[in-house]
Amino acid sequence: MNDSDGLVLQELSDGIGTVTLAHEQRRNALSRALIEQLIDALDRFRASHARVVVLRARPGVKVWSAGHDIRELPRSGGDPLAYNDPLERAVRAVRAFPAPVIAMIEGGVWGGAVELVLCCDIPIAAPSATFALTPAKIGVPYNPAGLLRIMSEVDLSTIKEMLFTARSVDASRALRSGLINHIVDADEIERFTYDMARCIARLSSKSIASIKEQLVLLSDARPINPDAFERIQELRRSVYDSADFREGVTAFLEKRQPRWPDS
Ligand code: LCV
Repeated sequence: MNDSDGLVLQELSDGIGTVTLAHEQRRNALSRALIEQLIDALDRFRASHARVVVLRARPGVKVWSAGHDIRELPRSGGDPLAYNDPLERAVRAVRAFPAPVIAMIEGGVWGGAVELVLCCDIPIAAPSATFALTPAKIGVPYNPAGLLRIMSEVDLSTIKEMLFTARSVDASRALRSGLINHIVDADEIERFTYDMARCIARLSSKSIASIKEQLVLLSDARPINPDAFERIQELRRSVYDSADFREGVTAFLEKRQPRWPDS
């Protein structure tokens, strides 16, 4: 089954589904339209009982994904990463998929695309891969669900450095800090990834689906008191209702450095 229309390509063979991000002119920005097609591909794979999925970009890309489509961020206040935001829907769709999703990564991974990679079950990267968490570049507060997901995979000191500097980390730093499972040379990564996919496809999909869902439920099981939740919401509102957020988005669209208003 091939579907080459539009922003993602999808293919299913021998129980292995492949979704290829294919919107290079926008650096595979996670736009609403691209996410709809990603979720559609996962729905089709689920209906066809795919036993494993590979999420990738085209071979040799410089940018795996530029993260959330900044053009689609709310322009006049409003939560930039609300529950039904496309990026959040994509993250939930990958986590809820009843089979392992392997992220095969080459090139730069930016912003929310780092979270998308982290919610995949087995991230595998080429040496060219870099990862940057960039909300501070555009005045976005991120969100608690995303921060918790990142915290459950990556050591806190690395997360802080990534979030507070918005600088990229390379594949070896990503491996050391738990962001990815393997670094594999670009000319080997496809063979390595699909060998692992075939290994998974030969196992009990029922057992794996049950274990994957248990792991998601257990990793999400975190007590949080209502005061803390309210405080988090207030902290987020104070940013996404601020001039920083408006300036961050405007500066990106005007292709210039932000001039942050005095806080
Ligand atoms: C829309 C884009 C984008 C893009 N959106 O190519 O993590 S959070 O909380 O911040 C969350 C809200 C989030 O994920 O925010 C997005 C975080 N992402 C970034 O900050 C990365 C923004 N993009 C870039 O820094 C550059 O595009 C990179 C370094 C990825 C690639 O640079 P390169 O020189 O190769 P261009 O910048 O020329 O981009 C090519 C086209 O893609 C658009 C960009 O506006 C340009 O469009 P035009 O050709 O119409 O000018 N584009 C790139 N990223 N995230 N559009």
